Amino acid sequence: MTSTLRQPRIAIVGAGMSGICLGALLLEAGIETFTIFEKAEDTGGTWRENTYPGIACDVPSRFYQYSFARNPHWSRAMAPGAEIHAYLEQVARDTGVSAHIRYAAEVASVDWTDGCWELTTAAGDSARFDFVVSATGILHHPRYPDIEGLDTFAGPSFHSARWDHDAPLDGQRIGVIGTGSTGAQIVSDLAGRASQLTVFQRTPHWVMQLGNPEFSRFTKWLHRRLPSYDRLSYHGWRLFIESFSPALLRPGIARRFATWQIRRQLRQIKDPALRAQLTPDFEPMCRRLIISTSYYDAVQRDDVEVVATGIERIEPDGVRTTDGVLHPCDVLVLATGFDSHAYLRPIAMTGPDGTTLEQAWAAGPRAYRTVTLPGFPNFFMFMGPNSPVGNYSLIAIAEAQAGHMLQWIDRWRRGEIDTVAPTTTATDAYYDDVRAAMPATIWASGCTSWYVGAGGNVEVYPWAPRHFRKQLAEIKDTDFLTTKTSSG
Ligand code: N01
Repeated sequence: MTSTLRQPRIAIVGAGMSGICLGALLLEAGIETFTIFEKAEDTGGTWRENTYPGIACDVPSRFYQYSFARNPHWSRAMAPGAEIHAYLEQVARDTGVSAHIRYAAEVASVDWTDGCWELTTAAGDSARFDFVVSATGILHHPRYPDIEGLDTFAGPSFHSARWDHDAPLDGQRIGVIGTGSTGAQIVSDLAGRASQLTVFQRTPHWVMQLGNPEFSRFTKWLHRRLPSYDRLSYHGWRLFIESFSPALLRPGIARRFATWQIRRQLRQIKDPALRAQLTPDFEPMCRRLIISTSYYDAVQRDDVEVVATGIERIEPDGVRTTDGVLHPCDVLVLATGFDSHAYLRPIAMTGPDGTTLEQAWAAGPRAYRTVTLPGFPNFFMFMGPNSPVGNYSLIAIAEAQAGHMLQWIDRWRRGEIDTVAPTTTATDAYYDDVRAAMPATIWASGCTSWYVGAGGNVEVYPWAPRHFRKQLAEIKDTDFLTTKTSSG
């Protein structure tokens, strides 16, 4: 029987975890008319770009995976980066998504033209699509520190997401600037390998000790042989991580208990002076927690020094701090984080009435329920503004967002709509709710972090993951402006 369903032309920008997720779900729904534009030569997004020593997930792997493509072979509770990258590549291959990826195809602009999106690559190729989906990731624009003399350093110097694998590490004097999740993983790995490791800390972060045991052969066998057990384990981990929501979302006993637990872990630092140096002046969990059992051990080694004095400048031989001391380094690592507020930019985007994305976001990035944007029809975002849900699995977030997109794509296929975008009124009302809920959250308790955007707006999701799934699963028709002009 011939299908009467229309076939949408869909462009997905980015072949990372989110792009692969949507590709796999589109294929499952019988939609093959999509192209994934990937600027690099390989899939995997952040897990392709970040190859620094010690990289591992900070979310348990049993939950940091697609619910529809669970992997029984994870080696550890929190898998190393290379393993996650290989997993994503395998899912892309096994589901058939790989065949839809155009590599080395960086998207430069997306413009609404004649009732559809015209997408143009940096190479100048263009094509038209009914839907455009941004799956560009949230942490992929390296943030380089604005420190005088950075380019005068004589040895290898690189950002953590651009690791120079030719740079020698063993027996070297290594400086690491930045003490977030990335810096902590790098320091934990390099301690003992470097002859001297100097950690330049601008702000101390809270660290939560969560072991990362290897899975035994028996455990892997169990997960392989008993898919229902494997599924149960996925949901068990989901519920465990969701049980932290009350502590994150509102003051009360759960928050007091969680913050007490995290604070007391600092006792592992024996030297009172070092402990004082490592004690943040903000609430635990206000910034994303560092998950590590080895960071506190690393910084207590004799060959590791934490320098909390500010950096004056970088010189050819090392880093000079504001107290005039030169800290000699052979290699300099910039674990200085990412511009998490760029979203799909620098891609230029222009909607039907000539409004650009820059204009639409002049007062700060925003999205209706994290996925859609008023005035930009048939445009969906993964990890859009206010997406991250605490220390939750971004894969689970992507799946909920993909489910929302698929509902609209399905209506389009059935010929019920030609275009859809949220109304400005609904988006304003949504942000009234976001603003009202945010002050009770731990992320608004008084710290700077990559969760906080320009103007001090906290760009995370202020409710529980369960609420997120519900908000995206239900479509409130009155919140959207749809058009239907074609007869198809
Ligand atoms: O980045 P960050 P990250 N001079 O922004 C410092 C995820 N992640 O790459 O705190 C001196 O947290 C900056 O100092 P300050 C995870 O979600 C996931 O570490 O701004 N220092 C800070 O210490 C994480 O939250 C995994 O004062 C400067 C550091 O650099 C997110 O990525 C693994 C400076 C940046 O910390 C980002 O973590 C690793 C300057 N000029 C990371 N500029 C997984 O497991 C910046 N800093 C998935």
